[in-house]
Amino acid sequence: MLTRIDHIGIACFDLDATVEFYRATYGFEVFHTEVNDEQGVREAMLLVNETSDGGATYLQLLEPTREDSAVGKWLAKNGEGVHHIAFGTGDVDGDAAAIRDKGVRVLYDEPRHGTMGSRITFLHPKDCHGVLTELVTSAGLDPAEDAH
Ligand code: CMX
Ligand code: CO
Repeated sequence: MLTRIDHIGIACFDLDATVEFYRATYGFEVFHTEVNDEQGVREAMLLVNETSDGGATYLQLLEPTREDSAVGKWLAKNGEGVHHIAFGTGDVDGDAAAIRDKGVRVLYDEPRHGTMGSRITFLHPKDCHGVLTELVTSAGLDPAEDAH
């Protein structure tokens, strides 16, 4: 079950300058930074609020590390802006399978590595009324971890 907005993904050309804008303008502080080589991004997570399911809601600021990455291609075409939204769930595997059964393209066969040890997958924007949509199960909220 999707229980919260996990994050809003925002594509930018200059991560440090964009982090500083969010700090100076709104007072949001960096909670975590990470380079995700598989996704081709350098990212900063800014904590907005915690949520009743034990998770949280963030802004995810994304700077491409490669021009041919998803964010690099998108920036070249659109310029800076909102790139995707991400819903939080306790069961990304189950929710992705259920959504695939409804005819929406799920981009990965198995969830991949996301920020802070989370497991993530994406739904194709053309099947979601133009919105690239991510599903996230946070580390610590993931029942699959208990099986290890
Ligand atoms: N939001 C809405 N529409 C988008 C989009 C986005 N972020 N990215 C691409 N599209 C649209 C394009 O505008 C294009 O539409 P038209 O055909 O009408 O022009 C269509 O989708 C195809 O776009 P493309 O530029 O040819 O790009 P690709 O098909 O190569 O890739 C996608 C699109 C969604 C498959 C790719 O971006 C992807 O795999 N995304 C998932 C991974 C990702 O985004 N990683 C970065 C974030 C990592 C994180 O959140 O941790
Ligand atoms: Co994201």
